[in-house]
Amino acid sequence: CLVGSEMCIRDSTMTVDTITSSKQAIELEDKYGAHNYHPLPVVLAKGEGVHVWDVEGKKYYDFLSAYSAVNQGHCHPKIVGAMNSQAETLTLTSRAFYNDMLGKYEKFASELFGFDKLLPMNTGAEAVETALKLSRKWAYEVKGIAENEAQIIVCENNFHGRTTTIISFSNDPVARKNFGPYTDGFIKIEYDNLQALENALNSNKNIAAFLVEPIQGEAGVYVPSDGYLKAAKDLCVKHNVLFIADEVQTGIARTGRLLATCGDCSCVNKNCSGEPDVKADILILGKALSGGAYPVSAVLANDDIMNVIKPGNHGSTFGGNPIAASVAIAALEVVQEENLAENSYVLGEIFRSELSSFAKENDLVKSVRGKGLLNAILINDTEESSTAWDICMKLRDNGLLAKPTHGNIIRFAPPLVMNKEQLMDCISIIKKTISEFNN
Ligand code: IF1
Repeated sequence: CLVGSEMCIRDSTMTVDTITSSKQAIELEDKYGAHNYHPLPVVLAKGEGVHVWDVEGKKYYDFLSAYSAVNQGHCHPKIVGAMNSQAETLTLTSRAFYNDMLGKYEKFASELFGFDKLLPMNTGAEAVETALKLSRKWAYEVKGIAENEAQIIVCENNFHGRTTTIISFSNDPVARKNFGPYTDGFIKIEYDNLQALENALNSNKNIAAFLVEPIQGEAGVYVPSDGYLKAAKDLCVKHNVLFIADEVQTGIARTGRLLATCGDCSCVNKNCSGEPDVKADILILGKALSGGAYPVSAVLANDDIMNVIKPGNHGSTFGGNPIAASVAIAALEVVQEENLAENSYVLGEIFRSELSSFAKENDLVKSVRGKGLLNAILINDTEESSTAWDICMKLRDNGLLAKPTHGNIIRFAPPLVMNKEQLMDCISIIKKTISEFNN
């Protein structure tokens, strides 16, 4: 070796640390990782079903599910099995060639969700970008909007991901500030406000699409008024504007139905029928599409829309790879086989009813809201207060992991494979922890 001797020694002895404590793992992330997160101080080393374990072996209920990605539970054997066997067979071909997994996945998922076609991507943000590009191209080539004039309506307090275009229409200063210049072509209106949507549609002829989350997750699990989505969709139809549903977080049985905008999807939850049906023109899925095992996202649409995309217009090295296809098929089969939509519906009703009555007798809990197993409690304190964070720390100590959003809201989103007994156990941990807090 001709480089300085010190360098040579370092090169030849470079090893990976062995993690022996949570403290050590946190110190490593703090020193060597970018500080783009502020995690709850718990270091997880293992997961199974509704549980996770830390480095020291302490067991917890997971009430975040990796932001609703692990709906099917941690390390689901069917999903892990599909991933392992595909990983041993063929991992990646790129889309320069066909692979024998993609087509059967596309057929299965398209039929399940009730669309003609699927475009595979990896992360939620990429799928949102795909939907935006698709709707713009449709607007120019089918609707006939003049080039570069298309506008997309979005909602205030949205969360759709982290790309430069997506943060261009965010109104969260933390996500947005000093990342400009921003992408043009977005009109922001108030969420859950039909009049605002109608005004925006009436005042501009160049609207390509309306992009909406069926429940605003990051905003604090904000459930819109009954009938809002259906009426919004009807307004879109009237104005020949595409209704884009971002179901990255609400999809895959999280809200007690296969999709929050069910349309003609093949949902097996018998509780589904009474709720208003909304069919998106463009459906965006991610997170639990893979059960959290692998980054898999997708955009679904019918031929009249999807066919505007031609070879070379869009793509991704990893999108639609054989592992992703195989994992997604298994993850969706688990949702069906284990009736996760129905379980999410039933357990969600219990969770909200138990915590609503608790809120009546406890001053710290202002209200409870959500659908299925996507829920949040509002803590009776200011957004700047540390109360919700402190409660989450105590919940951690008591064996349950949840994370505050917006300072005074705690999101509760366990894996959908939870059973009633486990849920009751969790409800008692939550009640006990918050009660201790009052004193
Ligand atoms: C993070 C929130 C949840 C999403 C919707 C697209 C994406 C997301 C509706 C992008 C992602 C995330 C990302 C995660 C935190 C998480 C989140 F708090 F920020 F809002 F789930 F509630 N559309 N949501 O919720 O998907 O590119 O991340 O795969 O750390 O940023 P992605």
